[in-house]
Amino acid sequence: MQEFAALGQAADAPPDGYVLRRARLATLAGGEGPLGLVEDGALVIRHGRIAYAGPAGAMPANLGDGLPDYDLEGRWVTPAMVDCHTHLVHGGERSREFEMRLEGASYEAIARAGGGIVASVAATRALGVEALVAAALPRLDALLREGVSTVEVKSGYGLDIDTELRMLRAARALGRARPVRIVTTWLAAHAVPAEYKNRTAAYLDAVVLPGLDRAHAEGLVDAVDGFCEGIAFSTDEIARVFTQARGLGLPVKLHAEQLSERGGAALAASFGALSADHLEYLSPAGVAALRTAGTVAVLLPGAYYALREPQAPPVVALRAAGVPMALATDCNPGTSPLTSLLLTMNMGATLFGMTVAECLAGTTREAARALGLQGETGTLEAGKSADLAIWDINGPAELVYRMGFNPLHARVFKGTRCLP
Ligand code: DI6
Ligand code: FE
Repeated sequence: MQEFAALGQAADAPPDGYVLRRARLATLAGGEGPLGLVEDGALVIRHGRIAYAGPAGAMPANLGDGLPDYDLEGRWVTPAMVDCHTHLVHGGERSREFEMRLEGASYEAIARAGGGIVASVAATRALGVEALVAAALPRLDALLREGVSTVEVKSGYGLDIDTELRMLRAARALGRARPVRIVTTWLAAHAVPAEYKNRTAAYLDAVVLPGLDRAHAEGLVDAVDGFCEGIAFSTDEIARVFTQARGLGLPVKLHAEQLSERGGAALAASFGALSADHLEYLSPAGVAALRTAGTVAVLLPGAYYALREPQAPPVVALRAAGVPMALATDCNPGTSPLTSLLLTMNMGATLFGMTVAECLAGTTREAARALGLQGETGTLEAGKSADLAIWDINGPAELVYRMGFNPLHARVFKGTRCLP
C-alpha cells in the first residue's frame, strides 16, 4: 500500500483506477446516521467514477483486483463540496459601500442612490473575457483550496447582451483553467441598468429575453435566474423570463424573499424551479409551495451577515416541511464578499440554527440537487463522479465548528488528485 501523496496529480495522466483504504467516510448516503458515516471505509475509483464507497469489509472481492492501493491513514473523506450560488465573475469591488453601511446606510438606500448592483456593472462592462477570468481566478482558487469541486457562476453584472455573454464565456473559461465543474446561469434579470430606468419591460424585451436566446444558442447557459424584489423585478416580470426559459428547456431558480416578501418562491415553485435562494422573508405559503415542487431552499448566510439582516430564513419551518436546504457563499462584490464554504457552514449553524448534518448536506448533496446534479456529484456513492474532499479532522463536525481554519488534505476531482 502506498502513501496517498504518491497518486499522480492533475497534470499526470489519470490512472485507470485505484483503491483508497483506511478511510473514514461521511458518504451523505448509505452508512450510519444522517451523514452516512463509515469508520473503516474504502473507496474504489475507476475511470474517474466511484465504483465502491463503503465498509472495507463489504467491498466486493474482485472490484479492486489489480488496482494500486493508497493509504488514507484514517483521514476523513466527504463528497467534494458544491457552491451552488455565486456571482464569482465580476469586475471591481465595493468596499466603499461596506463603509457606507457601517455608517448607517441601508442596502436599498445605496441601491437607490446609484450604488449596489449597478455600480458593479460599469466595472464589469470595462473588462474583456480574459480580464474577467483573471479577476475571478483568485476567488475560484480560494473555494477550491477548501475542497470545492463544483461552482455555479451567474451573469448579471453586464445588463447588456454583450457583457452578459462575456461573463458566461469567462465562467466557461474558468472551467478550463482549473480542475472544477462550472455550471452557468443567465441572470440578466438582476437589476435594471441606468439606460432603462423606469422602463423595465423594455429592458426585458431588448436585453433579457433576446440575450437568453443567444446565450442558449451558443451553449453558454445551464439555467436561468432572476432577482424578484422591490428594487429589481416583479413576479410578473420574472414569469416572462421563466416562460422563455421553459421554451428553451432550461431549468430556473430565483433570488426570492431576500429583503421583503414578494411571492417569488411560490412563483419559482410553480415553474418547478431547481431552487429558491435567500428566503429570509419566506412565508408559510412559500414553504408549502417549495415543498410541493421539490424546490431546494438555498440559504445564503454570507449576505444575511454582511447586510446585518434582522430576519433569518425560516429554517425550523423548512425542516418541518422537509424542504431540502442548501448553503452557498453568494460570492458577490456587494452583499457577500465571501469565498469560504467552510465559513458558510459555520454561519449556517451559528446564525440560522442548522445542524452539523444539515450544513454538510447543504454544501454537498443538497447543493448538487440545487444544480440538478444529484445524479453526478454530492455524495460518495457508486456511479457518481469521483469528487472527494479528504480532511485532517477528528470528525465531520469539526468542519462546521472551526472558523478561519482549513483542514483540507487533498481534493480529488473526477478521480484525479488535485493540489489543495
Ligand atoms: N441579491 C444579492 O444579495 C446580490 N444579488 C442579489 O440579487 C447582491 C448583488 C450586489 O449587491 O452586487
Ligand atoms: Fe445572489
